[in-house]
Amino acid sequence: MNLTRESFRNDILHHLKFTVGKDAGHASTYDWRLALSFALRDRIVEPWFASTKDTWDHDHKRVFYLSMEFLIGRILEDAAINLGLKGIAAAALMDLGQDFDTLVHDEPDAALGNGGLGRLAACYMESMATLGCPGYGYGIRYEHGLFRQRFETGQQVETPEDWLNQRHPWEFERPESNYTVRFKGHLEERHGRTVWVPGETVIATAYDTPVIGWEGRWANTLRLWGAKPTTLFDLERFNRGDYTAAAEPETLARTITRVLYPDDTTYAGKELRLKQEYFLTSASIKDILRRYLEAHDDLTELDKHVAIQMNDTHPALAGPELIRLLVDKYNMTFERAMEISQNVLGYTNHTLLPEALERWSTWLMGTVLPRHMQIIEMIDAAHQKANPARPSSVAIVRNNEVHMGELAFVMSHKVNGVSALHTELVKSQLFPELTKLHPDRVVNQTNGVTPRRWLKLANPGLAKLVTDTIGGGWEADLERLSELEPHIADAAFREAFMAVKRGNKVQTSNWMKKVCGLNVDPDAMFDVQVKRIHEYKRQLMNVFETIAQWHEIKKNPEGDFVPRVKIFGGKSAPGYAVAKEIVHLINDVGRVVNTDPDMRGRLQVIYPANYNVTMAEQLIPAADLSEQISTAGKEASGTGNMKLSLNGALTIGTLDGANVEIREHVGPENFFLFGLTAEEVLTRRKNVKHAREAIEHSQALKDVLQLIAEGRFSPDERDRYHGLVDRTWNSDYFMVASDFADYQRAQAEVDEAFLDRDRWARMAAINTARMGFFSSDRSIRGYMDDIWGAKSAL
Ligand code: 26V
Repeated sequence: MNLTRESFRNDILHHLKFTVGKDAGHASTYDWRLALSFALRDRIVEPWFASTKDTWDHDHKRVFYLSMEFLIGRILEDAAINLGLKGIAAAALMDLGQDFDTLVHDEPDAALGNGGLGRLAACYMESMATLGCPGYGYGIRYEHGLFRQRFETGQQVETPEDWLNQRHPWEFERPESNYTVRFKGHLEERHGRTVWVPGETVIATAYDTPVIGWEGRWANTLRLWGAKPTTLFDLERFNRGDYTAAAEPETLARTITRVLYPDDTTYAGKELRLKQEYFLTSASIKDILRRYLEAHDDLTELDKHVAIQMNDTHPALAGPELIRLLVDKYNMTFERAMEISQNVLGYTNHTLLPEALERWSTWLMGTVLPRHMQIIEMIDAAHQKANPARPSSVAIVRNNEVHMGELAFVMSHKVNGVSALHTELVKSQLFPELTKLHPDRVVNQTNGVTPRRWLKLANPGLAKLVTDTIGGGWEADLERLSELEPHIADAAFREAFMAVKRGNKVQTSNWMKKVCGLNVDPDAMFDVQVKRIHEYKRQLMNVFETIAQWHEIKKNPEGDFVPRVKIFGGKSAPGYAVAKEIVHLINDVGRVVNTDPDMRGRLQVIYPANYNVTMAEQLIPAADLSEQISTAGKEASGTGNMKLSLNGALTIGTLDGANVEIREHVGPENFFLFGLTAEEVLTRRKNVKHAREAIEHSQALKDVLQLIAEGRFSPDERDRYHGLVDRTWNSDYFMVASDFADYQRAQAEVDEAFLDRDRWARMAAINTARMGFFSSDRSIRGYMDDIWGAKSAL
């Protein structure tokens, strides 16, 4: 690439002047950040073109990853690192009197996702580029990403996120790549064919962001669809003075891509959400067929050249849409079209929670997408006919609803779960009947995380120690971390490992002082639970344990306690009242704990508002303890658990999701296990008095509930948590009470281990050394081999 500090400095100055339109004397941080981004982007374009050409020249099989969410976070530093230009960029900026880190921190997060599912899509895009898997991500270019969270008197308040109010330097608008997406209207029979006469149309227009892999050897495209009106403006209405009505087409179009739905827990059956899903799916499938037909003419060979992955059921209309185009536009028979579509499609399931499984009323589906409703009925009938033993309880259309899970299952050649345990539950609990009919269809691909962002970028200190110890190259071959193991016996290495952790904790303490105004002791244990707030993730159990600890210290103010900082991060869905109550309780408990002089040097609660990818990069490298405490059987995988362990945090966790595999890899002696198993949960729930009995057995928990009920944490409104306490005694679906005593037992073991600094150092370093398996490169190789039939172009 032949790039020097001097030439890169000139690149930045060039863009500052000609792309940003500023001179160095008057440029703001924002201007410099844009200039730097454009200079880096220039370096991506060549490998990007080369990758496109290579795919074309060799006719590589292409993978299309359809997802309603891509939770990318910041792009600048990730691009600089993968291009190997971080050092040169920092030096060039220094010459210009600018600071690389300051510019990096000026960038807003691309928060086009809710949580795990969206962040996984972002890690997978980066790994596909690193592995040279020819691929495209397809998503929606939301004007407003996930809402911003603030706390007002301890309660969550949402404000709109507006990342696109600034110039977005990483994308290329492609106005020439656009498709008309149709909605509503009616069907007509003409010459024995069904014709869909739409009632509404919008144009999907492409915005491409290059995704550069490690060392810049390959680049793929993330194509996000924006919406434009088909008729720009109704001039006649405008001239009549009806300005609002004149702008109607524009409003309709913009509404579709206006906001990301922030509810990742309950499916709501909203028309706009269905329209978003079809908008993404239709534009993407048309784009895929266009690309294919540029190089081939036989659509019956589609599956040899194309693999389409559906990230959960959100793009599950891909099946009906592909059939519709093959039949209505390319004159294929329905049977042939269905078979080809099945060979091309794959479906990843990310949740078993019944309330999150998508279903659409046949009325809504028939109104918004009349032709698709018809095709779905045909798919259902064809599947029933081919499988006469199929019970009606697993029909795609039943009780006047279209079940998107069954639709995605039937239309895919492979269905995958996201951890070993989850895959077993997909087979046994979610789709038992369909699995009986198609025993080879459900496979496992355990999730992974990209080590470039989650180690190299987020934890430069640890990354340097790893490289100094085992040499470079682990970034693209994470199993090499195992070479650290022999060094763990060396006291000097353990010291260095702990020094990195302490450095990260000091830096994070300073950050906390800035954002929360609290002085945090970097030598206390940083006990971290960061993830969306949900009952099944059991932040409530963590708060109960915090209160129990507070109570212990109050009873024995002279006692010895291992100092802990309880760190929480996460957003509640805006309409999820119970989760919002948990947010409120964490903040209420935090206020009492943090202002109590008896707690000084012993217990603190930190809950910085607006947890996002960037905050994860701040907190994860500083964590000592990783809380992965979901009710067994409920967390499909988790990926934060992997990031934390990779960064040398020890896990306290249940046998849920990928925790099971993490524990197997790091060794049970380096993992604090507690709680009921998935099976035991099911059995225990049959006892209607499970919570009451557990509370009667734990004086600590009884006291905690009593303290909350008395209003000790809500003196301004003493009955604020009566409902919460009542539900814990009487229903407690997520087994907080039943697991509490064992959780406390495990927490005591954590304290004991933490006191022995050297033992802790060994355990933490072993966690890092044994996390190689959890690289998203390994996951993507699994998808390429077992699901996509795709090969690396490198
Ligand atoms: C669900 C729904 C439900 C319908 C309305 C809109 C909507 C939007 C997003 C979601 C996502 C829920 C699924 C999800 O995020 N699952 C998480 O996926 C991670 C990656 O596989 C996994 O690590 C987490 O355990 C799992 O909860």
